Amino acid sequence: MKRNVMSVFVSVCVVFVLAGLITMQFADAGAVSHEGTATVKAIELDKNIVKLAHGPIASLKWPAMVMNFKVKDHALMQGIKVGDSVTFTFIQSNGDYMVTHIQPDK
Ligand SMILES: [Cu+2]
Repeated sequence: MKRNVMSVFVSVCVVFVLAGLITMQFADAGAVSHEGTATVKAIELDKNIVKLAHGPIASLKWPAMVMNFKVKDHALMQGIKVGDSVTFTFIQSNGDYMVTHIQPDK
């Protein structure tokens, strides 16, 4: 009998751990990428910012707008200049929107 109680307890623990892992996976999936096209309006790498006039972002139901994005890595901006038409990918990170990929349209 005692053994049964113990095995139930262990099973419950396993379920909780699994639920925790699954929740963490969803939290990770929360850092989902969004893709859009834009025109580069300003690049301020000293502030780690790129200002983009982006088109609608369907995955966020965003209309077209001009806004600032953080830049994940300054190296991303190599070869990108103001006025360029770009395709870019971004994530939401601590309340900021951060560009993770950006490339000029050919
Ligand atoms: Cu926007």
